[in-house]
Amino acid sequence: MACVLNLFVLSLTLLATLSVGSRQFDVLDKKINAVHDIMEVKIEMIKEDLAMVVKNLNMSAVGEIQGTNGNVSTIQIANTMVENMKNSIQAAEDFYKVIHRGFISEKMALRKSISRIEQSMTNLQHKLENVNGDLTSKFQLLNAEINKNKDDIEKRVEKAKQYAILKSNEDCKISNIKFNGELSLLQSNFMKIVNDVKKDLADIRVISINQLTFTRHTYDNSIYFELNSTMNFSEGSRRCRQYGAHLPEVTTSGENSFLRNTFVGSRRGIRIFLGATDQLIEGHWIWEYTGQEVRYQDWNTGEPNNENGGEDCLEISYWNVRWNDARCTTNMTIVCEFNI
Ligand SMILES: [Ca+2]
Ligand SMILES: [Ca+2]
Repeated sequence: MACVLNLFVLSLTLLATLSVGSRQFDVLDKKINAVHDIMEVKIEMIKEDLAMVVKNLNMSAVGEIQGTNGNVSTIQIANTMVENMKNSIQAAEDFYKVIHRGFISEKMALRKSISRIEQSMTNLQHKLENVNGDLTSKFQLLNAEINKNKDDIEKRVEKAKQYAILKSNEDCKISNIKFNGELSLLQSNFMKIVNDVKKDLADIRVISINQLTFTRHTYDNSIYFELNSTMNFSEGSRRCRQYGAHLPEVTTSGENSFLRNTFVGSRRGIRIFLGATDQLIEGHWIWEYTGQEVRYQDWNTGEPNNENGGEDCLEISYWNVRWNDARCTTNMTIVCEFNI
């Protein structure tokens, strides 16, 4: 009986500690069946022991009855023992039935729990599937929305870029036009100022020249005047520049005739410098003030002859009133030309 009770307590402990789940339920079921089998074996063994005891007692009683000194009390004792044994067996069987019912009840309760849990799990699974489905569709929607926004944003960025480039180009064009306009205006204003200054300067120069005591002669757009002392070429050139003038530069026969008639004529011994030299390249005559090549020419016969290799300055001399190359160091009358 102690063995049976221990198994029962063990099983209850297992029941108490059993977690939910069909696998653990199967383990419990097997243990219950094992307890059932053990109980049946034990009861059967007790029954066999009892049968043996009853048989022995009967044999002993029969022997004593058949003997001369038969004893009725011994038989009664034996019958009482048998009865007690039967009662014990009945009690064990009843106890076993109680245990068995307890196990069955626990099994049923467990089955119900497991069933509820399985139902809950199924419901949960469905909910999870629903949630999963919802999440999937929401994710797809979100993804579609993102892609749509992405395309939209990319288009907007591209549009903004194009606009910026276009705007920049337009701004550049406008700025360029504006700049060119302002530049033209500035140039125009500047040239006007320059011309005004030039005009003022020319006026001042003319006023200055008119204040000189020298006799002034006008031809074309120039005023010519003769200094009152003789000088060599470079001194004469420098002095003319001090008056804002230069040695005469003859570009036409009319001008040449004017100079001959006005400053040389019949004046004996007069020699005047014109403003040309071939000092840089022998034979290549250049007007000093303008830097122009001498085109109009009125050389005397046999001139320029660069006599003795030293004649680099141009003169008109009294003896034939035509051009001659002469030494630059010779002192001559200085005539200055002033451009009006
Ligand atoms: Ca020469
Ligand atoms: Ca000469």
